[in-house]
Amino acid sequence: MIDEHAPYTVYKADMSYFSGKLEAYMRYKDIPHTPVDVDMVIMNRDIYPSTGVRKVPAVKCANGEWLFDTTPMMQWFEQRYPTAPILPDDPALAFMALLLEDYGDEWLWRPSMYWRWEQAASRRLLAWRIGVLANMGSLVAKLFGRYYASRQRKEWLWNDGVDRQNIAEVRDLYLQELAFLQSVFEKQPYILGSHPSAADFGYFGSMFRHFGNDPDPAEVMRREAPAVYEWLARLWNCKAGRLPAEQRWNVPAGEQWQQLLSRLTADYLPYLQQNAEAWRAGKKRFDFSGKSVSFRQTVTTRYRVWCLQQLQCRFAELDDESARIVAVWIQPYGGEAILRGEIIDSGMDDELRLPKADKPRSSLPAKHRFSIKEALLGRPRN
Ligand SMILES: N[C@@H](CCC(=O)N[C@@H](CS)C(=O)NCC(=O)O)C(=O)O
Repeated sequence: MIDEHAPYTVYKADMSYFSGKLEAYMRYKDIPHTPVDVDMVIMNRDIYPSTGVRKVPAVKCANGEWLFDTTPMMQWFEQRYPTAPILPDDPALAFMALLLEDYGDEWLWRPSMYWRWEQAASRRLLAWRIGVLANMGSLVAKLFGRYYASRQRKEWLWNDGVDRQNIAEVRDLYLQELAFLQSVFEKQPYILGSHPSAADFGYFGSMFRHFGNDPDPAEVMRREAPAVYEWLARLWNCKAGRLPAEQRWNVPAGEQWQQLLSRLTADYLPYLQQNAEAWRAGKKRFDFSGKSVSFRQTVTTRYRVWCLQQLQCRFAELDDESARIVAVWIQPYGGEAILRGEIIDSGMDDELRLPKADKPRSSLPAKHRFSIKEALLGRPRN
């Protein structure tokens, strides 16, 4: 099939969670693209004025249209590059892959922020690197890096439900994922079997660009979970065309899977549900209470209302037998009731529909035009 949208320009940043996820996927599928490092000039000259969106990764198609948000983006690419699909042909496993992708994207964000910004060596290195990559002179880079690091700590941790009571639990979320993934990769090369699936790419965001790269968590990974360290290189170097055409998938089983499913369905899904309820009630913050961790006054996120809505719609589309199989995997922890529960509409379907047209500057509302304050401070929340 000829892809009239190719070749793509992938605007990315090398320390960015979601850029790592998308690039690994595009490399795996051999999708023709040119990576471009984003700095403030490129963001404010090439991306923001034509889209009104300021986040990476951002993909520009050959015809000038744009793609944002890795989950819908990868689904969009799957229709154009269907060989070696990243969703297993078995519908129950395909659902599990999407659930794991979402969990990796959203739930591992907080521990990634902890390990990057609360650990001294990582914080200092990353603060410095961000200033340097933004093409700033050394003194400005130093000051900007410090400012950026303190903003990240505040915004994503201390002003978002992390406190002295739960900080150790946030730290340990990473260690638990390492134990889970290590046990999986001792048996098979990818999370669900012989080939990378959406689950691998979902985990890759945090594992590759944060945990496997930032000095403190990377050393923990090398020591505690060498098979995870090996998987990072394996997936980064993996090309679908070099793997056997036949994909073999395995069902989740074993102690480490049980623990993962418990975190997924007794912490993450309740978090999504409570976030959606808070959003509907117009609350900017809410007290989250899960089985193993709780966050007081965490910020309500509209994007994650959409995440739950997507999972619920996918679950509702499953045939009875596949839904029953998924329910057996997640039921012991109450996950099924949430997936079958009332769907709260985030109203984001249009905003997240791809591709997005390239808008002439003048058609953007005034709030989307360039502002120094926004250039420095403004940022989307996922
Ligand atoms: N849901 C989006 C998230 C994109 C996103 O949040 N990207 C972060 C970097 S990893 C970002 O651009 N944040 C804006 C900022 O840091 O100013 C995706 O899957 O791509």
